[in-house]
Amino acid sequence: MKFYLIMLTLTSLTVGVFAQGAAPKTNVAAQTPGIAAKTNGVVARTPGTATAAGAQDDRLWYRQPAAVWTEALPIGNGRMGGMVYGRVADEIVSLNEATLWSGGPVRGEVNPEAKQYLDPLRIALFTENYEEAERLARKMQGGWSESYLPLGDLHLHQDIAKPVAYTRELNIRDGIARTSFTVNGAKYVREVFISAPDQVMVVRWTCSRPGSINLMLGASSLLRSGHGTTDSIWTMRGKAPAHVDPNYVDYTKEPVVYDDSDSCRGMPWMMAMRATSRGGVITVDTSGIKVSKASEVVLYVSMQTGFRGFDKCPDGKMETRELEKAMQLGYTELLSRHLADIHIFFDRVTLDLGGRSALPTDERLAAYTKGAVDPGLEALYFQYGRYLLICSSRTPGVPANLQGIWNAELRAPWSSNYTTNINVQMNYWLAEESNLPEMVQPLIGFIGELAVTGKSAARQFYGAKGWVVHHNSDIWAMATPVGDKGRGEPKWANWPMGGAWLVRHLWEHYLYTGDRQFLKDTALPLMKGAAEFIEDWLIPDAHGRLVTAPSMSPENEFIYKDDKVSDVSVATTMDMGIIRDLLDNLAAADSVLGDTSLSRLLALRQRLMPYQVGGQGQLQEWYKDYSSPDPHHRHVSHLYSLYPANEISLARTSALAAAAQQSLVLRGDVGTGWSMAWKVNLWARLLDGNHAYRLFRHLLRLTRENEIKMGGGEGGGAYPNLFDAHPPFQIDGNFGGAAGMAEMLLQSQDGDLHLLPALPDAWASGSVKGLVGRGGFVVDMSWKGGRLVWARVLSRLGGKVVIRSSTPLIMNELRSKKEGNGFVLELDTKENVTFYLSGTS
Ligand code: FUC
Repeated sequence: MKFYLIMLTLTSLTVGVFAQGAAPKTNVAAQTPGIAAKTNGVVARTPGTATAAGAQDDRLWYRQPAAVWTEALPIGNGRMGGMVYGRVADEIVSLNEATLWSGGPVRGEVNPEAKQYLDPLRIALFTENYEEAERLARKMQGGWSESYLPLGDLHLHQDIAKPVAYTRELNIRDGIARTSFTVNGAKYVREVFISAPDQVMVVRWTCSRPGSINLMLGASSLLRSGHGTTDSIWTMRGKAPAHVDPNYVDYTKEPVVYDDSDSCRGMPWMMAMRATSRGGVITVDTSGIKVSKASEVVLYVSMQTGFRGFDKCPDGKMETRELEKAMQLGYTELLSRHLADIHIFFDRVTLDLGGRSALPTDERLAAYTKGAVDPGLEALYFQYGRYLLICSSRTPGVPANLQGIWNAELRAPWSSNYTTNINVQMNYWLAEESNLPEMVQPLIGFIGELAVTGKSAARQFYGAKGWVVHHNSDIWAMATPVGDKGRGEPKWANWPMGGAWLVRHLWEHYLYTGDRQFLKDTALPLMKGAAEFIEDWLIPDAHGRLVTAPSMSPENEFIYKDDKVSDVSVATTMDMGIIRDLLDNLAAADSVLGDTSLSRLLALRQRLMPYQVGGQGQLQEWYKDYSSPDPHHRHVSHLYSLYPANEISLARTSALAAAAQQSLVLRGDVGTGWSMAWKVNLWARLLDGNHAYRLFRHLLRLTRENEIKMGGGEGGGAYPNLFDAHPPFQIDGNFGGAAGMAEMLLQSQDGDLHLLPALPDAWASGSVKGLVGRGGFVVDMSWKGGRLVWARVLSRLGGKVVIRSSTPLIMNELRSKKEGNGFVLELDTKENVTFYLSGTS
């Protein structure tokens, strides 16, 4: 039930593309959108390709090895991940496996007393006794989530002297990390990739001088583990902790617990490797694999865990079959299968903003931080976002976590778990519009799991129907509030809107793919369940308007009488925005499917408390016009309805859009990585490309490992490996920043296809191929001097479309009409047919 074949009528290559770990194996059709399967009379003429071959820069490269993890280069196949340091004599590849988490399936009864506090809490809130409300909210908390764990480090020792001509690189189109150097005239090359079709990591050493490769290969782990050998295969096996506390919990004696009291917590895991060589001798014992005097060496590495699904005891069997199968294929075959697989996804989109650079990536980033113009680096950042999603989101039911799949710490920042008050959603903002719908499938599966655990959480904590998700979750689909019964701050721990927000991704998936079966069988039941919780959660205020209570504006606080500060109140703007969006999407789903059972839920819509504009002209964040002790707070939760939702729009609700803009101005630009990425998208929605771009440049400020390990407010940027710096590393900023770039080039949330809606002056000329708009329109276009030159649009699903542009358009004899500040052209498109438009003067 987790995966659905997306039925598009494009010419399609059908391959098995998903990671096949312990979870069920499923094949998903991979399409090649962007390539028109056929054309008809609608096509006026065929332009050249959007980008000249080679115009795009697909390489991160460096003149020195990584000194720290945030300089190492990420590779992955959605399930297995590696961080390649590119060292010469003592190479390290940090290893990850997406399903390696602490703990086991969620426990039924977390806090049976919780719901008795709901009524007193509401009384306290409506009488504005916020101190009492805060005290009671803490009584409604549960335990901490589990943690995403590092598997270990691969140690690849090579007997070698000081090198010259050193470089290392990551080719993001090919998904290959390559290190090369010369020693005494012999050229050594080491390549690493992780194959999705064959589920294996491959490391290959070559040398221009025969018999010159001498290696000692082993691995270590921060987790308890042991080493062994069978038939030339070297293994490292362990059992994950039964529980790991978040890194911000500092009051427990034993934050990492191995004791497995109910025998279902703490999964087994294994890493296995075997080497082959051309020439030379290979010996294997428990200390590792030794290779002497070889001319070429290939190391095959597999990783597995006992994870069998969110609700099952993680005691799956682990075997070396996949490793052996991969070895039979051999290096050349594995490489070509790997390349064919990653190219299907990566090549759907190209972006050329001009500008090449001869500098290595870290020096380029440093120059950019000082103000250099480098649109090539910006385009690379965009494609890197897509690359990271391809590498980290292909495991059924296991979406990209706070660090994607890359984590080297036993107690990673925020447990490297799922935070649902912005972070995990931001991970997927890029997916549909950058032509990677398959990568949304793990999130869709996960939402289905949350609906199961969230149903018992709703019943247990609130006596409510439907399903609820609070601000943290994990691989076990935990849905209850965190906080260890009183130690969490309600502004994050008690927030119950995660489910209602997450289901908008299901609706969006339908909008992009037009998959009615998916809408009927998967999206609608989950959206309905989320709305049923909301129906029980809403209560009337003194004016008879439906509101939420308790209600938080993640993770902000407000000042009320006598300069007191609180975080729990009534009907925050974000709550009301999420609910309105959910009901609007349900209504739209209803109009597609005609589901009469929705009428009661849909009727809630007109009784909801409306938005309010505050004293400074801003979109008010709270029920009353309170101010915040932190006016530049990183969360811009009250702007949810401008982005990611679209109830507030310049075109349809201009007064609210103006208020939202004022809120954004008052919040300021600076923030954490993801905060700035969100603001890029918000400014793009306000059609202010230059402001969006200013924020985007902040996202690419060079940040070093030791700059603020864990912070609240400021200082976001990018590490030398282009990982987003919150700081510390969080992958959401990479995905959100890349999504913001797409949002500057194409928007479709208002029912039309807006070409170059927020093009910044800095990107005056360029071209893009393969961006997707809602309704299934695949857009290639080219522009010059800020004006559209041509656009080629493939309609995957057919139907009417209004093309909007600031440049007048012409298609055959049809000319666009002036409307507002731009021009529109209405077309009736046919399924799977491409049409071509020219910009005119
Ligand atoms: C939310 C944010 C923090 C951080 C964490 C993972 O709690 O407020 O800044 O991103 O998630």
